[in-house]
Amino acid sequence: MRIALLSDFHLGYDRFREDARRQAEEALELASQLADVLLIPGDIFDNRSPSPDVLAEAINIFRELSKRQWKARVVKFDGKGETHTEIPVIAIPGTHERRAQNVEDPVDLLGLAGLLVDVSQACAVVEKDGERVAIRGIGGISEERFKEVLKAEDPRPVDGAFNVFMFHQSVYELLPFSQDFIRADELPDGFDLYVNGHIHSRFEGRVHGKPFLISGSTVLTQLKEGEQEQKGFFVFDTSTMSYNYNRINCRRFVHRKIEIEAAEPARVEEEIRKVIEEASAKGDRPIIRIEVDGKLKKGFKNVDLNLSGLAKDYEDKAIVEISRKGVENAGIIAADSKRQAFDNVSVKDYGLGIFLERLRHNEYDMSANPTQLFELLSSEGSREKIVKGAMDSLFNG
Ligand SMILES: [Mn+2]
Repeated sequence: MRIALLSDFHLGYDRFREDARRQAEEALELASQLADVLLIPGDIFDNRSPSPDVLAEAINIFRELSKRQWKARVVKFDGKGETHTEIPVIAIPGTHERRAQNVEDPVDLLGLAGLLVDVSQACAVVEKDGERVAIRGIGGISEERFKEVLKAEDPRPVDGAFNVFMFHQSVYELLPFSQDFIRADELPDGFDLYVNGHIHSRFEGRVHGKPFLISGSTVLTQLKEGEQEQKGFFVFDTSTMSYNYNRINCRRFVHRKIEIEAAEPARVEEEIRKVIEEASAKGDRPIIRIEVDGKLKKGFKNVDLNLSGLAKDYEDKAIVEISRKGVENAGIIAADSKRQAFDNVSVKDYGLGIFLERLRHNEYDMSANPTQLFELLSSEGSREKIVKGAMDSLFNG
């Protein structure tokens, strides 16, 4: 069987809303021509409460998939709840869609509508011409709880099937920022293929001697230097145990660094304009990120370098973002380490980190699931309901 791995569409992503929709649609459409099964390891949506417009985008895309003549079918489902389709489109929610336990997230909604099968804390078996592929999933959760959930769930492969383990977490070997992140050898053993989402750039590695694949997001989100390669998805073929990467059309991304040395602000602006004009010459309205680093000429202050109007000047030709991260004046070094640490986690996870730190500091009993408490406190809805939920979680376990 051919298994397509597509991840992190981020439908509804404010900054590049139309790109997110178009690129997700193209990736899914192409994958459904090339593969028998589609696996989506999280972050279909950018937000746990997408607007009706964004939900409509998702429904339109997935409904088209459900009309195709799929030869593979979901023949077995093992987990809470039930499935509402046999179509081999299998997904889990990611961290962006995460809500408190026992509350519907937007991926659940697509499942309820019969547009996909949600294997969060569940296993689905897909069959085609007598061949079976089993997909065991764990939806994206806060990093510090993942090991505990793995232990409790104890995911095991299914006899007589090609076994896939699908999850949505940071992996320490790729992002060595926190001891909470799972290490590759702590992932459950015995699966034939490991599939992760969450990480937005493509990765190919091995876990317990078996392929470990991350397709990366279909839309640009972080504007990092390493994101200049084209987006796409993997297709894994169980008959040859090999895989290939399929590119999709996506908006071009150009990342440039400008080093300045005792430069006058007008000179810096001129150089930036030159970079933008060159990078946008093809007329395809690329995303251009420019990082300015170095020192201004003596006598000039940081505020003299006013770049705020530049993006607007070129908005018809390019989407421009300028970071003046390292620009110094009078020997003051810009503190950038905090910003860098922040770049690697979502605002929500950053908030959760602070919340957990404060709870630990105040010697709060961590056994009462602080992540659940955070989800409840940060959820939408009536204040009364939220406080009641939080009190229940604190005092009734
Ligand atoms: Mn993501």
